[in-house]
Amino acid sequence: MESKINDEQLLARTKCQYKIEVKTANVKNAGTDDNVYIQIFGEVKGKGATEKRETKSFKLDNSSDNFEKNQIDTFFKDEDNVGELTHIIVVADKKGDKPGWLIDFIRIIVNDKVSTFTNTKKIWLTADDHGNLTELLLKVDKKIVEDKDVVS
Ligand SMILES: [Ca+2]
Ligand SMILES: [Ca+2]
Repeated sequence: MESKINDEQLLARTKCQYKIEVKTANVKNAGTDDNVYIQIFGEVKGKGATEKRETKSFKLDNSSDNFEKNQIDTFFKDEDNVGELTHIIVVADKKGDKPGWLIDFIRIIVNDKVSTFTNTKKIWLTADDHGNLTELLLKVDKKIVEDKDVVS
């Protein structure tokens, strides 16, 4: 059988711009000055097969004091296009002041398509009294489905 690369797979081999919005929870001590990294995972669906893809892990940082209580920080990053987003892994390194970080949600926008990753279990990162985790996996909880698969 002839193997064919479809449009989506071609798309997936390109770079795209990710707009990443990180909302820190509005509870006491939720903010942090840790260094924070994110890795974005997705999949490209072809005929009969699904290919999983991921970006490299990259740092989230801009000119503001990021990840403060009840604040939304916005970051832009050009990275490999991983197709439809499935989950993210967020890492905090506990090297900053005020470790102990509670994410409310993270929203990622690619080409006007919004994927939201909510910390529904309210898991703290780098908090002595919450298990001291440095890594958190969040699954997508909302997908905007496109109409582009309609047969032409
Ligand atoms: Ca901060
Ligand atoms: Ca804190």
